[in-house]
Amino acid sequence: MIVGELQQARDILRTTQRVLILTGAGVSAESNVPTFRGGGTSLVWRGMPFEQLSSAQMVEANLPLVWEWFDYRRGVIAACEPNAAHHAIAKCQQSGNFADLTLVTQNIDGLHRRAGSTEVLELHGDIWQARCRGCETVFEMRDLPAAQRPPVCAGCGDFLRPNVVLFGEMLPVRVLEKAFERAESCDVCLVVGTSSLVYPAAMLPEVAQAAGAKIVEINPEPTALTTRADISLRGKAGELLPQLLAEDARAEIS
Ligand code: BV8
Ligand code: ZN
Repeated sequence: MIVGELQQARDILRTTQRVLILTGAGVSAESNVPTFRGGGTSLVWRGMPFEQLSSAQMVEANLPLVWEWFDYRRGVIAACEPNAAHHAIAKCQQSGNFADLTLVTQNIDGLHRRAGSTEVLELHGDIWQARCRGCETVFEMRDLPAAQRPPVCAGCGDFLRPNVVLFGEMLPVRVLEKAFERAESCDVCLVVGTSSLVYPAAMLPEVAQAAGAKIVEINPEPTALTTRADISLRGKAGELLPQLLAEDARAEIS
């Protein structure tokens, strides 16, 4: 990555008040949460591509297997800590550096909240929650593995499913509407650690740019967004975000 681009990105951020940060699985990569894609591979578990396991159709076809898949994921995530990227975003939010900083994530691992970020717009839900298929009640889901698969609703007796948005399912309407509203009013859309392939989340930078915002991307690899980005910083979130968002980083990069 060319140092000048980092300085350019910092100059863009220095002169803005309204930033929308969109994160994907790559922001948790340095916490050892496996990404879904990247390096030309796609996550497979028990011989099945993740998009098949994390799908509305699999909830209908084999809910116990969906619970096994999410218990496996929760087991991996339970051992992970927020990394420097999560902390840099949380610190920036707390510092009040920007009049309006909106954090939107595609991740379900909860690491932004554990790093201290608040008002996180979690587009795809929360792996630590379950939702009843019958009465829609949401429960915290901390026991690992689930006591029984699928767990049963204490209220109505129907089965619970992970409270996450699976492929083929609608995103939570209020969260999505708020994310689009903020995308339309931000001056900079900072896109970190996402292959920008999953919709409707991947529309957010496009909406921001159409409304006049600049797009800054952080990713070790080029993505579907790169050609559209004003600046695309080739590097890791845990290394670049602290430099990009640090308060005292207003000085020129040496
Ligand atoms: C919807 C929760 C419509 C679950 C996720 C056919 C049938 C049905 C729908 C579709 C279809 N074809 C297309 C669609 C639409 C589909 C879609 O977009 N598919 C894509 C694959 C083409 N979208 C949907 O289904 C959405 N719903 O459209 O509903 C509808 C309308 C009416 C009625 C009903 C329905 C729902 C999408 C949400 C799915 N759920 N997550 C789970 O986690 O198991 S999405 C899943 O992908 C994860 O959340 C993940 O975060 C997300 C996006 O991926 P990324 O975050 O970008 O992660 P990825 O691994 O891809 O990339 C990581 C990046 O990090 C890489 O670029 C890598 O280079 C980079 N990186 C690596 N290390 C680092 C790094 N970056 C920085 N630093 C590092 N150190
Ligand atoms: Zn119920």
